[in-house]
Amino acid sequence: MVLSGIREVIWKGMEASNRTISERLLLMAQVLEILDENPFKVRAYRRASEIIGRLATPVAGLSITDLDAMEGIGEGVALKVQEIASSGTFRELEEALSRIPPGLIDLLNIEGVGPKTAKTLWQKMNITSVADLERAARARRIRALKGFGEKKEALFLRSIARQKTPATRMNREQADEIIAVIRTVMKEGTWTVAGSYRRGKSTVGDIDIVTTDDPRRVNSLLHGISDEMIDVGDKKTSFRCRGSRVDVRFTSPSMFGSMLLHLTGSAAFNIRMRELAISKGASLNEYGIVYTSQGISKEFSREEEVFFYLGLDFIVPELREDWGEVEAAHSHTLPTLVEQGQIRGDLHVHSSWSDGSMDIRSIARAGEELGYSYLACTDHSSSLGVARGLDEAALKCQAHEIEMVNRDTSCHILHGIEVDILADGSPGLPASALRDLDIVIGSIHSAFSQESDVMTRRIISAVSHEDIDIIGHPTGRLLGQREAYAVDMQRVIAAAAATGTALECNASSFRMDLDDLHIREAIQSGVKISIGTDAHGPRELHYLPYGLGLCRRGWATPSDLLNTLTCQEVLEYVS
Ligand code: DGT
Ligand code: CA
Ligand code: CA
Ligand code: ZN
Repeated sequence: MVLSGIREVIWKGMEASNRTISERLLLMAQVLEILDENPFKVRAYRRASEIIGRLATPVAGLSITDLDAMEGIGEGVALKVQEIASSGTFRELEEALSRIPPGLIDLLNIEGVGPKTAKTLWQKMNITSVADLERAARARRIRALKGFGEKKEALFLRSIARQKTPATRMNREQADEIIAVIRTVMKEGTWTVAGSYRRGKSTVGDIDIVTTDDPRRVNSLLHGISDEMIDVGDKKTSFRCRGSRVDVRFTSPSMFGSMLLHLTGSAAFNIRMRELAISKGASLNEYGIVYTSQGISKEFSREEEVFFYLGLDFIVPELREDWGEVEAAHSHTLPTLVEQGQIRGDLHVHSSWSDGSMDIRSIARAGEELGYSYLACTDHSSSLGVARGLDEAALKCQAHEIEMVNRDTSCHILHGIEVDILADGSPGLPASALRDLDIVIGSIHSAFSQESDVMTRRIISAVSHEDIDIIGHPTGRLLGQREAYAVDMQRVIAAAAATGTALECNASSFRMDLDDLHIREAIQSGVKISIGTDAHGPRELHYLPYGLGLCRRGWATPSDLLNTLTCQEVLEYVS
């Protein structure tokens, strides 16, 4: 299954991407672990996989010497990288794979199954495929194994069920990748992405495009990048690109405004707008407005004109959900939303002190390039199994390095930590370690399956802890992979409001957590939102606008965020 995916990539004539290389190296680490091979070797592959997965520059074309020179990549792994770049796999991996049952690898995609569990299931119960696992779980045979219980069994079954109906929505990064492919053929012509993408939603079902370009020309260009042309016409065209659907609507420039408005949606917003038009004796659709009684029709080349024609203030795409924005536009009470230019920094970044790929100086330099006045370096704490977490002594050394870097950077590095919230709600490091830090994020990285009241009280104790300033990725969801933990957000928001603790809007395309409605509730209760990219490498620093989009969807104004404060003001807020 995994292999055929790779072959497809190569067959498409593309050079192996960092993602492909990273996945192959990770697979090697996993197979070696199942086979009980040398843990150092396992770790070396795992680390190389993480590093390459986070690099912005493609490694496929690099020489052995260049690869070897990278931190965390030795000559052995460098050779494998080259093999993958040219053939999609490497000999040692294929050899290792031949020593385990072929279906065993698929088990690793099930939530709660890592290499160790896969090995146990295989050796103790002869489970060698997802189908075997499902059968055993249904027959309640898993719980007989030492270290497994009813909960694990239920988790396996839920995860298997979810896999059978795979997530069909893409995350924003995947959508951006497809849009970049479209841009390679459509260039900077007259086209705009509409739909949920334009509204800034955390996930995107399909990509909608409106264009005034010539349909014949566009259709022939799209052929070159499509997996499949679903429907080709001169009014609209649908095709599949990299596995996802793209809808293109053609329009004349004179009707571009109403067409873009219609295709941006949401459907609920469109219906609300139509109702408003009807109340004024007009009918609104993608081609414009018609006054039925008088037979007058009007076209709109710009979206703004439609709003003004209906007596509304302009509503930005992020607000178009029929969550009260049409009424607010009518009474001229729309909020003045926070904008990208007002963001002064990123409040959640990992360095190479824990599991990130950037050292402190590179983080500062990246922050300068982004025009930030500060960046919070918030590595993992050592309490749990998280790779290379920091303890109190390491934090002291890190403080020293940050102080050195801060002497000559225009982007101030705030010294923080992302400390684990342990199962009992206490932070994974002593107060003496947390007290001297500039900023402390508390996050849950373990015991995800606690029941709602326990989980909620656990998070609230972190909210109430005097050293914790921000709750990281508060619901814990991983889009398409892991559900949010059972937590009563209303109670958490009320506690955060009472203690002045901020809630994070984690801008990683894999998380997008908190999402729009929770942000709106938090803000309404007076809770501050802290956008953090959770970047582990330079590429991921560019996630910030994803989070900003969610905040705008949550009606956030500049004063609702920590990121719009100056460095000094942030320090004062969290002190
Ligand atoms: P998605 O793709 O599921 O993430 O969500 P959207 O919002 O992009 O929805 P999509 O692609 O089905 O349709 C694009 C836009 O077309 C949608 O935002 C509004 C408009 N539209 C679609 N269906 C309806 C409908 O039933 N009524 C109205 N008034 N507009 C619709
Ligand atoms: Ca769509
Ligand atoms: Ca669509
Ligand atoms: Zn985290």
